[in-house]
Amino acid sequence: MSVINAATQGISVVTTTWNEKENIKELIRRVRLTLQGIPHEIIVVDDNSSDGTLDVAKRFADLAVGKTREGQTKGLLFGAKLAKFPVVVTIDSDLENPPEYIPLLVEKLGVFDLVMASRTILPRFSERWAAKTLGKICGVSDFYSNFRAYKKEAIANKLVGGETFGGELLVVAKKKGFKIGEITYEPPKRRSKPRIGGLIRANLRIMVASVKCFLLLLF
Ligand SMILES: Nc1nc2c(ncn2[C@@H]2O[C@H](COP(=O)(O)OP(=O)(O)OP(=O)(O)O)[C@@H](O)[C@H]2O)c(=O)[nH]1
Ligand SMILES: [Mg+2]
Repeated sequence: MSVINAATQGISVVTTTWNEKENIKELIRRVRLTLQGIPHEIIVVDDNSSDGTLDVAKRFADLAVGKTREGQTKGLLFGAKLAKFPVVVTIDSDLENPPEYIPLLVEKLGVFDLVMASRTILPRFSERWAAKTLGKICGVSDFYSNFRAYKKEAIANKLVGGETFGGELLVVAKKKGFKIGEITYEPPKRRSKPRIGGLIRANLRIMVASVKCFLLLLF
């Protein structure tokens, strides 16, 4: 595995959006402030938002691409494939992943191939269950955090599981033998209307994604 110095070689920050007009400009501002002096680019993959997110992203990001709605995981891979730097940081656009942790996250790529920024509090039952099972297998305490730093080689080439909320990207790295590490952070207050759905729907969708991830780990 390659030796990486993100501070000199550069960081591609990839975020996916679905109706994030209220947040995308502020996210980009905070990423740029955090990474000033470090070569970086910000890539936004928007799944046909109806609120004009793409127009805002086009004004402030280095690259903003609109496409049909295929979900967060495919969006992350789509964006990662456009990355020009050897380090890819993925981050949610709803300001629940503080970009100020990016330097710490990428620093750990000196030792690991993929570093997760794991939340110290997991809001949903299904996420806590996934952390105790899938997370344990992968060596992380928050299986579904998509606030991550990857060496580019550690990113999957293709996805077969449909929407797994980023789970498949972690499973593929684990199966390929990449070294996975983590940092932890206390998450800020969550918004009231997550894109993933309300409590029951979100838990069900995450459980389905977890079953898929188990199968992907096994076969
Ligand atoms: N491109 C794309 N992005 C999506 C889609 N669904 C969600 N996202 C983005 O993925 C990120 C995570 O979605 P959230 O709704 O915050 O899901 P979550 O973080 O599990 O839920 P909360 O913890 O309640 O915020 C956000 O940046 C969303 O805008 C989608 O279908 N396509
Ligand atoms: Mg969120």
